[in-house]
Amino acid sequence: MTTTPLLGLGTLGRLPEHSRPLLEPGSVPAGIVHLGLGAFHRAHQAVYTEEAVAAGGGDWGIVGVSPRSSAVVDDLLAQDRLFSVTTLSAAGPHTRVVGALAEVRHAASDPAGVVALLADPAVRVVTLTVTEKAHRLDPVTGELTVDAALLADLAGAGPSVTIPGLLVRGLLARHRADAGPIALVSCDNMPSNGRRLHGMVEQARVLVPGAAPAFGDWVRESVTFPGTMVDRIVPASTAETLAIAEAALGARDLAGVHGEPYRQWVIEDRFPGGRPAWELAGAVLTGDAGPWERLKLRALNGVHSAIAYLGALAGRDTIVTALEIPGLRTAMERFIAEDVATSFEPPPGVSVVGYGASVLERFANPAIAHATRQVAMDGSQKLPQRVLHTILDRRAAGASPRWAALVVAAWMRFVQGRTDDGRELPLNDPLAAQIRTRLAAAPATPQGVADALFGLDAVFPAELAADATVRALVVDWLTALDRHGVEATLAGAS
Ligand code: CS2
Repeated sequence: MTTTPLLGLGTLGRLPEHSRPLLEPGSVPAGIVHLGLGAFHRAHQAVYTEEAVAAGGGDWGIVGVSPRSSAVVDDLLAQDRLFSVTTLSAAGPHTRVVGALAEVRHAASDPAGVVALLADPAVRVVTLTVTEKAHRLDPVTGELTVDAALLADLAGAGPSVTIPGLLVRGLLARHRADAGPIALVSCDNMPSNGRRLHGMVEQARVLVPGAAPAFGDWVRESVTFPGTMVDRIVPASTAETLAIAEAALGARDLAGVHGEPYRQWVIEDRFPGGRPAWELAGAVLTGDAGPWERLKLRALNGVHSAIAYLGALAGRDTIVTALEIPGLRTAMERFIAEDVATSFEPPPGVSVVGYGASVLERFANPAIAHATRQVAMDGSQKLPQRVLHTILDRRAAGASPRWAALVVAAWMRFVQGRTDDGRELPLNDPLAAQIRTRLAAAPATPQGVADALFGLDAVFPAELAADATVRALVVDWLTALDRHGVEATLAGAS
C-alpha cells in the first residue's frame, strides 16, 4: 500500500508549478513575529507578506507563534513550516503552498523564548490575530481584566501565557536590550484595534512589578500601534478541504487552510522599524483605517452574525444555506440600507449599500461551507462592535433601528440554547456562565429574557440598556421569534 507523502521540502519538487511557494523556504530571515497561528493568519497576512517579499524584497520572514495550541506547531514543524492555502470559488479550487514562515514557536511551552524574540533587533513588526477575548478587554469600556494569571505572567512567573503578559514582557526585554523601535499591529476584528491594543499594553505595562517610568517613555517613543482592517472569509478546515489540497498537491497537508478568493487589508502606515512592501500585494496603506474598520465590522461582520444567529435558530448549518431562508436576504439588505449605511461616514467614494451587496454575494459562495455555529461563537465579544455601535449611532440621530434590533433579539434567542424546532445549540462564549445564570433567574418570557440580558454590562452600554425604544423593538422581535420561529417571522416582516 502506498501512502501519500507529507508536504515538506522533500515533496516541493513534485508540486505542480502553480502550487509552489513564491519564496524559497528558509531563504528569508525573520523580521516579523506573528502571534496567533490560526487559519486566518495563514490565509491572510502570511499570503500578503509572501507576495510582498517576493515582489519587493526585504528580510521579512515570519516567526509564527501559537500562544496555546501545540498541534499546529507540531504539524508545521513536520512539514518544514510549509502549508497550503486553497482558494475556493464557483470556478473550482486552486491550491498554493506558502513559504512565508521562517520559524514556528509554541508560546505556552516556551514563553521565555517568545519574550526573547520580541527583544531581537531583527524583529521590527509584530502582528496579532489572537481573537477578541484574548485581549482581555471589556468590549464596552476597553478596560483590562486583571486576574492572578495575568499578574503572574507580568511578573514573569508563568506557567500561564496571556497575550498582554507576553507582549509587555517582550517590550520590557526589548527596552532593556535597546533593540530599537517596533510596530505592534492588531489584525483582529475590533473597532480601533490599534488603539485597543495600545490601551491593553498601557494598562498591563503599569502592572509589571518594578517597571521604571523610563519603560513608559520608551514605549511612547519607540512603539507604534497601527490600526488595520482585515478581511477574508476563512472557515475552519475540514477533512473535505484537506482532501482537496491533497489532490492538488500530491502531498498531505496537515496545516492546510482554505478561503474565498476575495481579500482585503487596510493598514495605517506607522512602522518605525520599516515594513514589507505590502502594497505590492494589494494592501492599502493609509493614515486612518477607522472608516474601513467601521465599514467592515458593521456591513460585513454585523450581517454575518445576523445570518449566523437567524440561520442557526432555523436549523441551518452553514451561512450559504441560511441565506436561502425566504425573506432573510431581503431582511439583510434592509438592515444594511436602513440601519448600517445611515449610521456612519464610510471611506471616501465607498457606497455602503454597494459594499453590502458584494458582501452578500461573497456569503453566497457555494464552494464555502462556513458553519453558522462558528460565526455565532463568542457573541458577547462580537455584538458590541458589529451591531450595538450601529444602534447607538442611529439612536443618537433619533431613529429606530429595527433591523439591528432583530439581530440582538436573534442573539438573545440563540443563547437560550434551542433551535426553533427544539434541538440543542451550543453556547460557546466567554460569558456563557453569566448568561446562563441570568437566564435561569429570569421569567421565560420575551420581556424576562430581554431584561435579564440587557443587564450584561460587559455587552450592553448603560445608555443602550436604558433605552426604552430599543428594548421595545427587541422584545417585539423576541416575541415574534418565540411564537413563530425565524422562517415565519422573516416571511411576515416588512
Ligand atoms: C466571521 C469572521 O467568524 C466570524 O465571526 O464573521 O471571521 C469573518 O469571516 C471575517 O471577519 C471575514 O473577513
